[in-house]
Amino acid sequence: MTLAAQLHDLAVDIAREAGELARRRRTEGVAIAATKSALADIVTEADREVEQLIRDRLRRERPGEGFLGEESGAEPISHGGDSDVTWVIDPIDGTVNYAYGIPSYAVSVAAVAGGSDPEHWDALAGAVFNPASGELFHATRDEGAWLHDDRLTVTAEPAAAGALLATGFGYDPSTHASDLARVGRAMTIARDIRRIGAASLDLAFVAAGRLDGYFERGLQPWDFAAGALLVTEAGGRFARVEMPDAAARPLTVAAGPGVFERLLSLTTD
Ligand code: LIP
Repeated sequence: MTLAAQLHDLAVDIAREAGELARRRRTEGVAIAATKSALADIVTEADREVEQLIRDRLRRERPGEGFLGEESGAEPISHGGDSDVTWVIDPIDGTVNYAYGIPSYAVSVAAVAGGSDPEHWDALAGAVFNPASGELFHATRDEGAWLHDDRLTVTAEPAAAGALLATGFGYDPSTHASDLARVGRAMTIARDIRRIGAASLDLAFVAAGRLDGYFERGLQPWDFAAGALLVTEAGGRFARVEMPDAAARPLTVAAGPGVFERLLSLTTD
């Protein structure tokens, strides 16, 4: 079995176990543990507990490999490791949905080679699991993207009515006006817009052909690490574009071949 295949199988298993914990905690009631970059940027006790479960699993089963998690940052899984593999984890992507009880959240687990800089890493395996729907999207480098056992393919061309697009907004209210202007430009090729609230699911839906394209400014590496692999393994295109304002985090664009270039052109300022 190749390294990528081994990492894939572990990513799927960990995503399932972590997702089940998140689902159980949701039924027990969600406690907000803290706010982070802005009042709207919350972290729940479940986020922290789920990420710890993932860290513990990886420490046992992949000692010496790197770790980049939304809640614990880049602390190594174990010290003295010299592996080229890094695990990039969002324990509960769609935290606000999770806190409000909206069943659109996911555990996102990715294994990458070449360090933890998304501009230079090579994604090897990824899993995005929505425990509320039971849908598990997964991919191995060069071996396709899947929903359970069904192979995924992006839409080649949008319908004549226009592209079904998705987007999202950051937690910082000062960024909303420019983000909304970007939505207005994208609407010129869209039949409609969706705001699902979890980037990993937006990307999984592009891979599955449920969306023709997705764009959002300001995503963190853990938001897209697994979803980007789903999109490219399903025949789609994925890009991150630096913004003119260096302080603004890059714009992420993902779509099938019939939409990507037009969407990229319309959404890059
Ligand atoms: C979320 C992303 C979503 C974005 C939210 C937030 P989190 O990640 O998945 O696309 O619009 O602002 O960043 O914080 O729930 O892990």
